[in-house]
Amino acid sequence: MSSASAVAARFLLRGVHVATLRPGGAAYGALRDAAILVEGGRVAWVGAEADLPRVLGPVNDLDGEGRWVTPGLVDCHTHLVFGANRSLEFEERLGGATYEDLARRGGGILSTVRATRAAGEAGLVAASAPRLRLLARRGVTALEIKSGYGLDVDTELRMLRVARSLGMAEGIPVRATLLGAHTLPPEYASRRDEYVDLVCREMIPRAAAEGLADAVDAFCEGIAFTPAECARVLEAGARTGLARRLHADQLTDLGGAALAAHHGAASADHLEHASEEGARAMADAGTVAVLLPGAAYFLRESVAPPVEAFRRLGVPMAVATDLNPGTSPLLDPLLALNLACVVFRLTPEEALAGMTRVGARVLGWGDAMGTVEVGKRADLAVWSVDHPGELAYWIGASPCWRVMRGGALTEGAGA
Ligand code: DI6
Ligand code: FE
Repeated sequence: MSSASAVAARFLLRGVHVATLRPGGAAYGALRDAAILVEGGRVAWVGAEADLPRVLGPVNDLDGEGRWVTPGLVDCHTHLVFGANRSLEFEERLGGATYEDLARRGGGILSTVRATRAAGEAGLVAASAPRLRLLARRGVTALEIKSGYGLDVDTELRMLRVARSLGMAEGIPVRATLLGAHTLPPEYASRRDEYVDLVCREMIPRAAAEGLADAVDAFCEGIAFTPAECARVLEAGARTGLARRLHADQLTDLGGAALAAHHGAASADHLEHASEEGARAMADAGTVAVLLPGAAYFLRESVAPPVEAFRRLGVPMAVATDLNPGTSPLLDPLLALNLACVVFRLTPEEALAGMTRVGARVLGWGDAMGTVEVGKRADLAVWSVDHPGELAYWIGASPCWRVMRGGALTEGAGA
């Protein structure tokens, strides 16, 4: 990636239109012919350029030449750290095998577990850093990274350390989530309870005590963990003061949406098979729906999440890449927006809000990022488009021109 310039004390981005994503006003919270003043890494002023107050002293500035600025993208659900990839399994699925077939044969998640255990810490960093840099060049300024390909204490903690160190090395805020309950490791094949004990009594307390995790997650599914087992994981997370997330109702409806809501989870994720009751429980609890259209697309899922119910009941919807080697090898945040619209029927504005304002809320960073507002981090993406709806429209364009993270300007990926 091109080098980040030093954080100038004061920086003026002018000649732009700004999709602030502040709710309640114009579509996209749009401000036309605007400017943004950044001071000390934060937004100090945003408004119409004609109203710009006289700025005293030297100011570095950049003319956006009519481009659009959005908040930096917040990818609130990724499995970015993993060893190897699963392109051969992709071919098997195209030949007729289902994701569940592969999982039952010891492939699927477990094949990535073998590669991840073998990779070592340096190997995991080397495999994962390019993926993070690619997302960053494409406008992502904060993200979540899950463990879940170790399934033993050492490798799970190693994955979390790698997630933390990648964020530090690249200067990108990262939330790390312990997903020890991703699938049952073969060593515990006939000892399910003992594995759930290991997750709840050892992995979670250690990850919390060592400051390695911000949240816990579990995969609530027939090929993974039962609702009762996931409930134990969520309770253990709550006991240690970690946030809760849940992979819920992705392949079948096990009541995961309501389970997440009853445990005060920040989000329930996937939700293709979630019920109306599940959506209602989420609305009551303030649990966000994290939609992952890359996985639905890549698995050729024919059922979409109950988006209309989420809208009607006021469940906020986030959109994320779910970047992982098995079900969503998706390295393009804008393609996730496009899929959210085409496959799940979100509006482009809902999709963009889902990867900015709502994504930030899921990560507990709603006060710090996710909209362009005075006082928030100067995490901005500048796009070579004529309208913010184009961010969800083009397929495979690279319109990211510049990215600012915490006030430091970097190059984007393309135009
Ligand atoms: N659901 C998913 O889509 C990913 N994890 C999960 O619980 C898939 C992970 C993988 O197949 O490697
Ligand atoms: Fe996932």
